[in-house]
Amino acid sequence: MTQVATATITQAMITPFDVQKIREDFPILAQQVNGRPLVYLDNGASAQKPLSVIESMNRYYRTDNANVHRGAHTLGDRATADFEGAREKVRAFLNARESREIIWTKGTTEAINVVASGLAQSLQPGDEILVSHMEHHANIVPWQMAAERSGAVLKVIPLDERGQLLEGAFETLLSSRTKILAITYVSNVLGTINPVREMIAQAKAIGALTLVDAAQALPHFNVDVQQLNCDFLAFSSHKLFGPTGIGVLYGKANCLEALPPYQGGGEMIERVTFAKTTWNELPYKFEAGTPAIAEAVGLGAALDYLNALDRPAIELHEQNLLKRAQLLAREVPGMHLIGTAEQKVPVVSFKIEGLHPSDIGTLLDQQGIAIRTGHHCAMPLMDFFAVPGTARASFAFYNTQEEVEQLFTALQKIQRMCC
Ligand code: 7TS
Repeated sequence: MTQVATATITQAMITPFDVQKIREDFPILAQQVNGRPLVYLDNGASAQKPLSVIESMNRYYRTDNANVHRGAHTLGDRATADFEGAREKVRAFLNARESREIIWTKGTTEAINVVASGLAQSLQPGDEILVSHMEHHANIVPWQMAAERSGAVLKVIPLDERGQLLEGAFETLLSSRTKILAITYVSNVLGTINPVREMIAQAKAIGALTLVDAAQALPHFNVDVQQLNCDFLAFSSHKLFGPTGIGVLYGKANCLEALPPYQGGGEMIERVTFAKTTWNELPYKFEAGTPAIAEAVGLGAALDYLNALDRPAIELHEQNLLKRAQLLAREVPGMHLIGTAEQKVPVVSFKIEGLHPSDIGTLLDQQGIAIRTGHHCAMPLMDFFAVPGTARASFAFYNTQEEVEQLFTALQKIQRMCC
């Protein structure tokens, strides 16, 4: 960490939770969009970055930039220390046993592809891959590809009308044929928090591997991979207040050892001859080519930032935002919430009778309010709720009660205007 970044963190270390102070750490939030103060409610797609993250990358490029793991000169050594230091920060953040269990990827999507394409080589015809009906395409399509290559079968845990896993369905689907359970911790559309810890225990009892898509979980609560006891876990830096272009695959060392490499090239080898190539040790076996070094540094800074915050206070603040949104939603005529699970993060998907989701998005944008509309890369989920898409407001800890009110005041206005 740079001194500048540490100074920025200190601003956020205000207790009790001071959202206005926190907002000062995010320079992008202090701007007008279409003549109105920006209300950024598209955090599920990508979250904003605190100054400490931006400055850590700036510092890296100004003072340390070089390629890593070459041992050639001082800058290279500094870059390597920054890069491996960031890996250690991820290890600590997830409470993984060893830093070699942390593999850098481009993001959640690539992390899941690393596992699915590797397992495709050992899956047998008739083996089953278990996913849920609320998965993002990133946790569906790689498994479909693995199934196609191996003859395995994709099985889907159904949902109830509130957007929770249908009670008892998982247990019914789980069998000795199940080779992997690949499940999202939190739905990006519904906000539903799945009981993954219990599900992992059940899957492990019958000898299945387990992968958790934690892309939408980590921005809202801490996850301890040893407590979860998952074999693999994936997340993206850019949703966790870090830069784009980098993410993480966590894997238990023995599971990663058993998995074949994803890509071939530099870094991932031990010895190359034209007759035969042997693989490097973990984690480098899965890191072919020059990695995203500055982005790793930025993610490390994001984790430092999060660690300095009072996360229980954040959770409370976010739950209060959600409660307010759910209350105000009742006052908009024709508005229906999609995803009303008991346990959920502050994500509000909705439709309004007589209005297309994309029109809602455009009209809100005219008032400086950023949400996402569409299928959210969860088409099977859209089919389940029989909608072409939804409008989705996804909140972060830097959002305020006033912003929730602004959203619903704007929605009231749009509804009056258009319906
Ligand atoms: N898994 C979940 C649960 C997600 O929400 C997303 C992205 C991904 C995987 C893929 O992450 P990536 O960083 O590799 O692209 N979700 C969204 C979203 O809800 N809106 O835009 C991207």
